[in-house]
Amino acid sequence: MMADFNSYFLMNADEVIKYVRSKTDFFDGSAQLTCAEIGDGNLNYVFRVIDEQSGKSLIVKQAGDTARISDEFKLSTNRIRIESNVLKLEGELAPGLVPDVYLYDSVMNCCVMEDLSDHTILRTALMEGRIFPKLADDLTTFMVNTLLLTSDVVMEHKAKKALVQDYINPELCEISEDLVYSEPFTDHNNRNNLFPANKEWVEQNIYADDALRFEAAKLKFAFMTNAQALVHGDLHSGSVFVKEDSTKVIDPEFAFYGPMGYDTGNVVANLMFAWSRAHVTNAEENYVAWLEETIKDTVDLFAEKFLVSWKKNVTDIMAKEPGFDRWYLETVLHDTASVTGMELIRRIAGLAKVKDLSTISDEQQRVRAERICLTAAKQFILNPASYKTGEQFLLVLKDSASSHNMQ
Ligand code: SR1
Ligand code: MG
Repeated sequence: MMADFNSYFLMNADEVIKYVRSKTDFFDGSAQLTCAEIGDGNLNYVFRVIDEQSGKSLIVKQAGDTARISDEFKLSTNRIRIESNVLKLEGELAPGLVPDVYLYDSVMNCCVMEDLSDHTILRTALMEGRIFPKLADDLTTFMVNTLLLTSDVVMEHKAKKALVQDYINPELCEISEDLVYSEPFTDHNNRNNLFPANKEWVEQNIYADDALRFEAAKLKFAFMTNAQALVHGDLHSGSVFVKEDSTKVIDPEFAFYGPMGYDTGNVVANLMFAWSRAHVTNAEENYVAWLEETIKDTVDLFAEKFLVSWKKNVTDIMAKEPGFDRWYLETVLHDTASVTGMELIRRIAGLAKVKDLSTISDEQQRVRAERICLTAAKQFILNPASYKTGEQFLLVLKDSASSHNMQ
């Protein structure tokens, strides 16, 4: 009965092979298939099915009703519908920058998609000091296209509201409301698990900073109420696959209508984690120089492409008022700075850490890397209006590094 896949259960590798044979004609009937679970994310199960003889392969991603990282998170399997549909939409808006989706199955709560095993997860590649010349260009194209083109300035307003409705994502938004916007500032759920050598520093400089917590409170409600664009919602360097000449954004299960700056800020912050690791571990100069250019380009190319796309695509009559494009962009850059700060803090002082920092084996180096990010984060959150160019964003990080080098 199970083999009919008419009612939901969590599949094992053998069942995934049967599933793929029964639901797709991707492989020849006679192909010898092997399958392994390869997921290392926090939420879902990811299987790679391969026909060794032809080299053909695909991915089956299945959602369980709790998060993989912890049973504490009870999650609707609806997130895989959101992921499949958003990937399709993003594929139309930003062709070539997301994997192809072959099938979405609302019974088994899974999605069958293109295998990107010839790519590497960006975070892993950055930790190896690898350079990807097209990264900033591709990520800014992805963000401008998916954000601006799903917003009210471009879309017919009723169609946009229908998308808002389609992508209501309460449980995954709640994860971000808790993990990004609440717990790193108070640890009320007692699960922040701070790096012991920085625990006191975080308590004094984050938990006890009233002005910072006040700004965080404002940002939390902006995240919850500003239905500006269909954001990816989790655009960290674990959600990007790269190879020399290709960038693919994956995992939009946190997608919802939220502030554009939530995506841009996540990208900038995660590049900054890579920079901090590189800085404290004395990585290759070439690599650090490329990373710095990439941080600057992410902000500057985003701004440049945003204005070009605005001119070409804006439809709302009032949005065409002279100067409104630049005013609107400034609000997005303002949010970018704030979210950069929030992401920098939550990945150090919250539950979900980043390997860039958590795998630094030398205690003093990790202490410095974390403090560099946290000090920069505070600047971004407390003075978000001050950062409008890539150079200004990068300077905050470098100033923070200088201040911690001197200690
Ligand atoms: C319970 S999920 C923890 C984190 O993993 C996801 O990728 C999101 O970033 C979330 O905050
Ligand atoms: Mg993910």
